[in-house]
Amino acid sequence: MKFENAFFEAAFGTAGQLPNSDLPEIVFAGKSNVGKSSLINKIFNRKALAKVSSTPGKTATVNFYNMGEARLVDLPGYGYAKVSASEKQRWGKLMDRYFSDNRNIALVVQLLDMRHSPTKLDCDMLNFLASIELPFIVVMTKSDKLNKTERQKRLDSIEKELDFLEGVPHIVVASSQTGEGIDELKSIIVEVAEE
Ligand SMILES: Nc1nc2c(ncn2[C@@H]2O[C@H](COP(=O)(O)OP(=O)(O)O)[C@@H](O)[C@H]2O)c(=O)[nH]1
Ligand SMILES: [Mg+2]
Repeated sequence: MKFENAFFEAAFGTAGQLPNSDLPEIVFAGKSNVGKSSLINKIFNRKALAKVSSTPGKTATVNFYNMGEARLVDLPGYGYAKVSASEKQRWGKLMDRYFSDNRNIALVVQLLDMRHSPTKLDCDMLNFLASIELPFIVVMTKSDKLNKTERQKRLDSIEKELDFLEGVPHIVVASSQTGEGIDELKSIIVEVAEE
C-alpha cells in the first residue's frame, strides 16, 4: 500500500449516492474537531489532502480516499452543537445507510480526544459499532496536548470508561503534531486491508 499516492476520490452528502464498495474500507469516525482530517493527512504524509478546519462541524460528507488496494473513508463528524435538527437527521440517515449497505468494511477507527472522557455520543457510536459487529479500534488523538501526568491519568481511566463494551478495544495513542501512533496505524491498515 502506497499511502503517499492516496488520492481523494469523492464526497457524498446523501446515502443514495454512495458508490459501490469494491475495495476494503477503513473507516474513520469521531466527533467534529477530534482531529480526523489531520490524522488522515498525517497517514498519507500530505499537508492538506483532507481539509483541516478551525470551524467545527464542517465536514458533512462521507469522503473516500483511494489507496490502491483499499479505501480510507472519512465519515462526517458528530456532536457539533450548532448543527440544525434537519442536518442531524441527514447525518443519521447517511450513517444508517452507510453501515447497512453490506459494504466491505475491514475496520472502523473510532477517534476519541485523549484530553477528555468519551462523550455520550462517542459511547453511542461505540455501542453502535459493537452492535453491528464490525471490527473497530480506538485512537486517542492530540496526545501532544497532554503532559506526562495527564497522559497517564487518561490511560488509567480509558479502560474503565470503555468497560460498557464487551472487551476493551485495541487503543492507539496518536498525535498528528508529533506523529505518535502513525506508524502503528499504518501497519494496522495494511494488515486489515490484506485479510
Ligand atoms: N495539538 C494538536 N492539534 C490537533 C491535532 N489533530 C488536530 N488538531 C487540531 O484540531 C483542530 C481540528 O482538527 P481536524 O483535523 O480538522 O478535525 P476533524 O473535524 O475531526 O476533521 C484543528 O485546529 C487541528 O489543527 C493533534 O494531534 N495535535
Ligand atoms: Mg474533518
